[in-house]
Amino acid sequence: MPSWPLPPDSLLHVAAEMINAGTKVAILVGQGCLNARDEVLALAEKVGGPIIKALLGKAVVPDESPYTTGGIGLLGTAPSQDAMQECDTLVVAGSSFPYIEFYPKPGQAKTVQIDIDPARIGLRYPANVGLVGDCRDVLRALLPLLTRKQDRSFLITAQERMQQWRELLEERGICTDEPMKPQVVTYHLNKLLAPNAIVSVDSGTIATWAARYIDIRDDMQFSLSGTLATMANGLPYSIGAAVAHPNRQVVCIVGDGGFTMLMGEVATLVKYNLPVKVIIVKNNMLGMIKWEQMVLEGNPEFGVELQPIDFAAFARACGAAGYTITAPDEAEAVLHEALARRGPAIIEAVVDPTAPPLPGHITTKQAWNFAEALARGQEDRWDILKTVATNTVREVI
Ligand SMILES: Cc1ncc(C[n+]2csc(CCOP(=O)(O)OP(=O)(O)O)c2C)c(N)n1
Ligand SMILES: [Mg+2]
Repeated sequence: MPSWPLPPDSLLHVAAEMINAGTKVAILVGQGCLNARDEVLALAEKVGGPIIKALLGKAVVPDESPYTTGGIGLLGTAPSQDAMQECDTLVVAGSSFPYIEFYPKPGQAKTVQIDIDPARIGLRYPANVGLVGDCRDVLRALLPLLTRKQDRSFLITAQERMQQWRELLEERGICTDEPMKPQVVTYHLNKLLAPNAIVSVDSGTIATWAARYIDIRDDMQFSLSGTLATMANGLPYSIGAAVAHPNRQVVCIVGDGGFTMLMGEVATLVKYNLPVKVIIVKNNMLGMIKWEQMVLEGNPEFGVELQPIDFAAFARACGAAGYTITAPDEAEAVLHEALARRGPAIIEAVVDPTAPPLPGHITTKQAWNFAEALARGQEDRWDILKTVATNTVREVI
């Protein structure tokens, strides 16, 4: 067991006083808190404020916990962003989430930052107090110094917003329109995952759907190439996970572009009988780049169409099981059957290439109205789409 020094008592007391003085305390956690679930939940309970998760910290606390508003950033939730905009005190623990526009405005929030690397203190957002050490140990030392807040209104507001956000996701997840929307795939997959599943994801529009729809439960683990944002990592991550944890369910959610880059690895799955389930969200497109070209550059899309491949037939040619989903009403049953197979399986889900990634940066109410406005032919819809895609593209590249 490695051991890390703890910050001096005097500094812990300064941090505690700052947190005790706050009336709206938000908690931002990243992968440095993956071993500190109980401590992070205890902190949220004490301060009466929501836990906001950077994507690599998605498994820090379960998504169904009443203490979390889920992700932050362009793939995150509107309630997380609302909490960031409204907090007067911020605790950043084990995260170097880089998108500064998602932090509170400068001067808005007193900030306590906990990180094992002193070079990260104040790197993204000014920290009033920096506590250097392992997040779990530092939180354990800090918690006894904190007073439980009587006023729970900041947390309650976050919970009410989360309820609305979840209803919005559900509405889109059960959409029966054809071509099938990509959200439908992740919506059904989420309900079928084992409580100790290991899920890995590629960069691309798929990252948005996975970030929002996959709910961490119990011992689930979740990763993507968060700091490098590469494509094609999902399947190799899954191979590593399946070798390391032969008794756990291992699933990757990948784009057709990313999968095509390393599809030879299906032979690896078969050769070593690794029961990985590969969900390919197939839009015949480098979807993220299509958005970038149209809305960042103002150019017509160019060179982003992929050569369509029958991935199910390819899987069978390699000796794996291959499935195709084209209609929303078959998604649940096909995913269920594929996940129950003993060996490797590839499931291609053919989806609508024009489905825009959801807005995460605008308010809950605006997010609520977004789909409706587009459907009605809202005059400024291209402006809205531009903002959405601009932000989403920046998240993953
Ligand atoms: C190795 C690598 N090359 C290029 C990029 C830039 N890039 C980011 S997303 C993307 C398109 C991904 O397409 P796909 O895997 O089909 O997912 P989609 O966006 O269609 O969901 C590209 C080219 C990258 N992140 N990594
Ligand atoms: Mg694609």
